[in-house]
Amino acid sequence: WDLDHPPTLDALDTARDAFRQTEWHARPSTREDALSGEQRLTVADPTGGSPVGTVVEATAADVDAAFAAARPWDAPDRAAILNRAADLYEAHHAELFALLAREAGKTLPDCVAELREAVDFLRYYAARVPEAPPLGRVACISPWNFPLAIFTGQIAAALAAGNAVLAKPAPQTPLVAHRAVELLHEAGIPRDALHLLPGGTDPGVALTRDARLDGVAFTGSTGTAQAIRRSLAAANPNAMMIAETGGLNAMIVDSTALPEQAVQAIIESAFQSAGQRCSALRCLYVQSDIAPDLIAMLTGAMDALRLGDPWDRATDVGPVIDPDAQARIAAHIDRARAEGRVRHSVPTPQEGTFIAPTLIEVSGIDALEEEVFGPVLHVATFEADEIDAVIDAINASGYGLTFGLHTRIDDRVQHVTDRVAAGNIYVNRNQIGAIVGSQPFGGEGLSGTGPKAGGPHYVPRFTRSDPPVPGTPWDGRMETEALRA
Ligand code: UN1
Repeated sequence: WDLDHPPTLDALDTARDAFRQTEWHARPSTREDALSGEQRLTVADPTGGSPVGTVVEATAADVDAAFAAARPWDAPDRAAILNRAADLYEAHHAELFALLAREAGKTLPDCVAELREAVDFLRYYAARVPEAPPLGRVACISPWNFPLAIFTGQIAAALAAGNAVLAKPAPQTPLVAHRAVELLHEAGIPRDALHLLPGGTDPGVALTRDARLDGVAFTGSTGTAQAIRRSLAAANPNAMMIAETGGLNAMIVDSTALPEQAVQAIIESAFQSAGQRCSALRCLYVQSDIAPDLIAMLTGAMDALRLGDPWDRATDVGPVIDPDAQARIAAHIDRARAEGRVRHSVPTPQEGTFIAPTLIEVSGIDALEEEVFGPVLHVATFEADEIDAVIDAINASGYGLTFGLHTRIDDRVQHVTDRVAAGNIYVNRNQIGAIVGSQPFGGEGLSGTGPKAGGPHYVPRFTRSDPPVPGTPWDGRMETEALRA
């Protein structure tokens, strides 16, 4: 894209529309003929539309064959190849947007942001191709909520360092991953340096049990990260592991905050992408003297949110990923409703896996047992003299991904941000949408191991000359008690 003359959203909308009826029937593009799987996975459209397409699932035998064929690559023009892949992603934006909308239910602004992030990862890591030798064979296990950006970011970093990559996309979103891998190969990444292994738990388990594995980059739930850690400990205890996991992300709004700014930040942080971001706001703390007014503004803004078809430009909030997710989130809301704690909710389409943006009252973050990965916001109030107790409660959750603060007291900014343990802290703005390069993204404690994605320490971890340095903030986190469980 010519950034001096960026395409309008209307032009992008029209371009995306051309692929609306496309069905994708992919065979994994790497070692196509070697893939033995007979099992075809049908990819559902979360809005309830016709299936998006099908993909062959990789078996444990396919994982074994991919390990045998995997070859690290030391091409001197790795940076040029990754930059060429970025160009190809841009050139094929309309098809990638359509895949993101169909497989993941993403609205157009979310599609645009996601493609930009994927391209940014490719270019950022291309600019950091290291001298040091690669680890060898690296598994990249990625989530459905950023099926292009996170998928590409993990792979691009591992490839920039010269590793052979075995990539397993989430079972809900294999087709956008498949298209991305085709483009990466077209850009010049050798077939044996990048293998796509679509499927669910089976190929994932086969990957992390294999002693030939030298490293894993994983983004997903804390529980799965713990399972991978155990599996690696048995297979190859020296394997490198990066995990980016969940969060119970909080925001504090005190009585000096600008209400319009705070409400807009809350709406975006809690409900954009239907709340399906690990960075999303889960627990809002509002100072009690402004709570009635602020919550009235917030529920008004929730009523203005348009829920529905991600292909409709007026839509703000699309579906959640699948019926299982919908049932889990709905059960959480139902429990809160039975206890009389649902403060607000908005109308929902009947078809498709929609969840209405919902506000639930809680006493504090300690009332949340686990991350609810959807458009559900919990709200608590605090008194002026309780701010340190709120910080202690947030830190006691054990997670530490994003945190937001809205205040106009300078000393308070310093006081609070010095004390809250979170990887990404945002003041007087929303707390989602970290930008590659300028806002490296990653958490602490139960939220991940570091190093942060899109930051300078990420690619070096995929090389042999970057042993964890004791005492530095982003090293050896996987060895902490939190993720050892
Ligand atoms: C995730 O949701 O798994 O800052 C991580 C953000 C995104 C979050 C991605 N980079 O909102």
